[in-house]
Amino acid sequence: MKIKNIQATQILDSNANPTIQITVILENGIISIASVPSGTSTGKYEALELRDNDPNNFQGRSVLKAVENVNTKITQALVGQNVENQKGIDEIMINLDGTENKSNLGANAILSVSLSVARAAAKSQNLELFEYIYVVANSETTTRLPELRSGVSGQEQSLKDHHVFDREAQTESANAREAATNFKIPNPLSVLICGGKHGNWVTDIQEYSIIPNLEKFSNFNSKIQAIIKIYKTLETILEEKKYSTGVGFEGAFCPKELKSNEEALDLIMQAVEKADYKLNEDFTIGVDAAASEFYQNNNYVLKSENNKVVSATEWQQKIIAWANNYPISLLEDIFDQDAWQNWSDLTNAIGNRFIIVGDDLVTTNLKRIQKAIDEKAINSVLIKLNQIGTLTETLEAIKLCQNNNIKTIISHRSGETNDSFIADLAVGTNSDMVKFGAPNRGERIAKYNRLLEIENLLKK
Ligand code: 2PG
Ligand code: MG
Repeated sequence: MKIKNIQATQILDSNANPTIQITVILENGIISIASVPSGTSTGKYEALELRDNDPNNFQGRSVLKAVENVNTKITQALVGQNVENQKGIDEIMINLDGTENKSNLGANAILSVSLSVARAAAKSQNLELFEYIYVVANSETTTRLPELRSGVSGQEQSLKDHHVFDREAQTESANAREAATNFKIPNPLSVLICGGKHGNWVTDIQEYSIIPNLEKFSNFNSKIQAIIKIYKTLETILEEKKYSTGVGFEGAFCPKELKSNEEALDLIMQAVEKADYKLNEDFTIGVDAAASEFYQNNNYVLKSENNKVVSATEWQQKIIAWANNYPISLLEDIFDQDAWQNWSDLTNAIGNRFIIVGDDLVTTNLKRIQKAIDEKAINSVLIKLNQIGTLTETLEAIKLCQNNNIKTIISHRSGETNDSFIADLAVGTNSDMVKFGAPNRGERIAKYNRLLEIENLLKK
């Protein structure tokens, strides 16, 4: 089905910063809408988010140039294109931009169109978005799913028939279904306490999360229930201690009364146990240091310890001590985004026992992920669509990880909209985990709700 028109408008994200919303209109009248998020602790190798930098317009944060780029150049290039040709459409935009980091048109402009095109194509084929993403991810050239739906109408019937793709199905999209899969809901890693740029620097560590043990929970619904119980128990503990219960950018608590990075770990452990769950057995803890944010001149400067300067070696020792003394299973962005040797050393030392996640280190960028694989720097990658700027490149990044035994964790950004595209991305790519924030704030809940919805759809 051909694209008839594309319209961009400026809307606001959850931090009240402008972002882009795109409406794609197809010749058959189908309309789809998508919007893009924005990071706060952004990596320096991310694709460029185009902002106007006009101090009189949203303190420089308006995105009217990016909106204009969509409404003129991108629309001109894409009207009349087959919406199901996701790869071709993304390629047209990449070429039109012509830069390595999408600084010409803006990654926000390009990605918003890329996502809205995918959603329109899914609708046009009467597929759920996660099903369509699966097809795109597994097809070489075409993103059509020809015979799969013929004679069938209605979401229910289609899901009955197609949520498990048949290994033997013969269609011209044979490649698309070569890796037949049972869709599953990835394991949610949910942040409970935040610091760093997301939480007034109450800790140096940006995020403290809990991770359900896969063997202990039979489905996503029971996991999210348990997470919410622990979250609310933590709130009660904070109230009892007369700590503040305000939340940061991603809905996690950021009590200014916290005395150290370690106290956050202690509080989470208390909350898990008080909620009647067992540490290690039912839940483990994940830590995202977002360390590039406090890295200076080869050292890490800890605000929570009166700006104490620690060397990379000391910092690594501290982290390994935490990992050994607390029920931690996951460590993200422990080192600076250029400190490759430290990453390799850490993974070499404890990568067999811990999930070592690269976020700012690799920025969903194929070249950087390949380097991380070559240098054995990580065993997991945080995947963020807007770090790279198109759906196609994101799917390639995920595939590169999966082909090399690297776990993929689909992640939100600190500035989100209510768009739940990433929930479908996580299911459609069979990713290992999702990171969607605390079970609080509408823009985070939108993603959890979509996972609940998908879980229900898959039961039918
Ligand atoms: C991160 C992300 C999401 P931001 O560091 O993992 O939590 O933060 O969107 O601010 O880059
Ligand atoms: Mg991170």
